Amino acid sequence: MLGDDLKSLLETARREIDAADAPALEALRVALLGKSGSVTMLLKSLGGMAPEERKQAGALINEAKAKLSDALAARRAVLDAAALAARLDAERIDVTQPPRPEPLGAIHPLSRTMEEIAAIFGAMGFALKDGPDIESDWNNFSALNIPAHHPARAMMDTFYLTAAENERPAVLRTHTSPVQIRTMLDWARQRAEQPGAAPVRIIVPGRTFRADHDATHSPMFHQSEGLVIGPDITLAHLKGCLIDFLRAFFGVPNLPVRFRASYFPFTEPSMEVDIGWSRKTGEIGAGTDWLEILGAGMVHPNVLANCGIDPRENQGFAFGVGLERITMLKHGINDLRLFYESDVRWLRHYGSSPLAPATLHEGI
Ligand code: 2U9
Repeated sequence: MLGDDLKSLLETARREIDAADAPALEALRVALLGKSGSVTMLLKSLGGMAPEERKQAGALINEAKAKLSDALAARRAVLDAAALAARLDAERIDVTQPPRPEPLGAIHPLSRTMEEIAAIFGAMGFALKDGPDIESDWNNFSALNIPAHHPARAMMDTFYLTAAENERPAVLRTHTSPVQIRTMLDWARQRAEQPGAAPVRIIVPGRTFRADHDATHSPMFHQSEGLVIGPDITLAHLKGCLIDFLRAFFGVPNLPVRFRASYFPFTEPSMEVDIGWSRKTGEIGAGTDWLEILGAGMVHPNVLANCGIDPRENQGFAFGVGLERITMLKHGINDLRLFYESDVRWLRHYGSSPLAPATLHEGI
C-alpha cells in the first residue's frame, strides 16, 4: 500500500539524513525531492490516478514531502552550526598576545614642521589654505605689485611654462603668495554680497619653485606664508603673532625676536625678523648673535587694491618663512639635499613618530 511504502521510505530517509554530512545531505535532497527524486516521481504519478484515489494519495505524498523537507532543513541547521563552530574555533585570535614589532615609519621632518605650523597658527584662529603649483603670471607677480619687466622679478629665478604666442606664460609658483591673492579676491567678492564676512586669517604652507640649485638652494622647496586682513589689523598684530609663533616653534619661551626694516614689493612697511642664537654652538635662544628667520610686512595698498579691497577700509599683514630652513635650524640638519633623497636611515633619524601628533599649540 502507498501508506506503508511512504512510511518505510520516510524511515529510511530519516536515518540517512540524520547520518549525512553536507555533501551527502545534498545528494539525499536531490534523490528525494529533486526533479527526478523518488517523492517527486510519486507526485507525478498522481496524474494517472482516478480522482478519489488521487486525493488520498496526494495528501499522503505531500505530507511525506513536508516531513522530508523539515528533516532535511533540521539536519542542514545542525551541520551549519557545527561548521560555524569549527570555523570560529579555527580562526580564534588571542587578543591578549603582545603585538609583533611592526616597522612604523616616520613623519618626514618637513611634514612635521607643516603640522606644527598648522597647530600653532590653528590655535591662533588661522585656517589652512592651499592652491595649485602652476600659476598665472598675474597671481604670482602682477597682483603682488611686481609688474612686467619690474626688476623685482629678477629676485626670483622663475620656471616658465611654454605659452602660445602673445600670451604670458604660466609659471611654477615662486612663493605661496598666489594662494593669498586668490583668497583676497574671493573675500572681496564675498563681502560685496555679505559685508559682515569674517576677516581673512590664513596660513599657506606648500611647495614652491625657483631656478636655483646649490648646497643651500633647491629648485623645489617649501614655504609657509600667512595673511591676516581686516578693518583694524596693525603692525602690533604682526609682531605679536610672529613672536608667539617663533617661541612656540623653537620651544624657547623667552626667545629674543628682532624686527628689522627691509624691502619687498608686496609689503609696506617691510621687515626681516631675526631670532637670538649662538653662531658658535648653533643653539637657538642662547648667545648674542642674530639670525634672520622670516620676512614680513603690512600688505601693500596696491596689492589690496589689485584684489578689490579698499586699503582705507581694510589692512593686513603678511609673512613668509622657508620651511627647510627653519626645520634645519630646529633639528641641526646641515644639508638641504638630504630632505629629498628618501634615505630611510636619514628619515628614521630625523623623522618623528606618527603616533605622537604635533601639539605645540599647547605651549602658547
Ligand atoms: C600677499 C601679500 C604679501 C609674504 C611675504 C616675505 C615677506 C618673505 C621669504 C621668506 C623666506 C620667502 O622662503 S623665503 O625665501 N618671504 O620674506 N613673504 S612678506 O607677503 C605677502 C604675500 C602675499 C598677498
